[in-house]
Amino acid sequence: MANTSDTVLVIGACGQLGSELTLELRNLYGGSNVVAADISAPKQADLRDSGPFEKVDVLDTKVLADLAAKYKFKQIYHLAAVLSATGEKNPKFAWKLNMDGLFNVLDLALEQKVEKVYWPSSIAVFGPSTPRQNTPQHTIMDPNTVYGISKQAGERWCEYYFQKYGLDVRSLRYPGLIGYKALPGGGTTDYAVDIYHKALEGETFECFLSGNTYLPMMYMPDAIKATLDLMHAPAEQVKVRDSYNLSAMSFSPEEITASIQKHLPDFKITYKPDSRQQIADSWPQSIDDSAAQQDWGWKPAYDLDAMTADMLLNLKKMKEEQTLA
Ligand code: AKB
Repeated sequence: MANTSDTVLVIGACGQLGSELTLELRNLYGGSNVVAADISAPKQADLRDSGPFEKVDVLDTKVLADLAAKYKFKQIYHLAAVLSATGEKNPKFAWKLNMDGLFNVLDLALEQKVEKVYWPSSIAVFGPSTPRQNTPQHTIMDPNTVYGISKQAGERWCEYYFQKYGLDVRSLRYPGLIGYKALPGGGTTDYAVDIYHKALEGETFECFLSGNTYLPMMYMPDAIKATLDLMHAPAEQVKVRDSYNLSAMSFSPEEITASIQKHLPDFKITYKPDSRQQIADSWPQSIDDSAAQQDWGWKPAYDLDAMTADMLLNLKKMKEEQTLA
């Protein structure tokens, strides 16, 4: 259950997940109790106007300590990270941001007696030797992107802080996340967001993955629900302390195209695989999330066609509002 008087910090609040999660946390905990923090100010009016914003670089420990002293946070959601495709362009920086950022947050949580920390992991922790169908919770992990390596190492550190120091850190291995409110930044699964924008603009979509590349994906409302369900579960129900497998749907570019064509029959796609194809080919095609189902009752609501209908409806509405403004 949520303790609605908690003060909550969201680091990376302006990102694809952060901008939606922060609004939902503000609904639950009250606008002034949820501090949105990011390296640059929010562009979304609802995020900007619904509660406090603090400019924070997660690599700056002094700024983090000052912030914690000011607000006395009970919970921290640390979402800031360099994703898979961008990480390959500057591996050393990706490693620094992803690992030092996590250490800074874990140490801050210990020092300031923060009660709960959330940190997202990813299907990128898996690699070419991992079973690709129904990938188990515990299996071979040989990630070959710097993002995946940092997420795998981060999972081990989260479990370490839980076992050694009793810090209540919780984590989910997200599949590709799809939402209409904000664009993702630099991932291998980003095509599955971009494709809806192009379809509504009446343009042909050039896909950077081949047509039959299956990847696990999830609609944003399910991702938000999973995150909050995990964070609000009683501690004894959270038995996995590295990171939970999480699943909703799997599809290929060909299948998402067919789903969009049910609404927009003239929509067309072409394929021009680039370096992201190799990353996608090293990841699972489907995920076994039975541990999440058993431990805290996880169940997704959206499949591909339900997501497509909702995405197109809301994106269209947003685009019409932007034209009127
Ligand atoms: C990415 O593609 O890098 C992310 C992820 C699956 O973690 N969306």
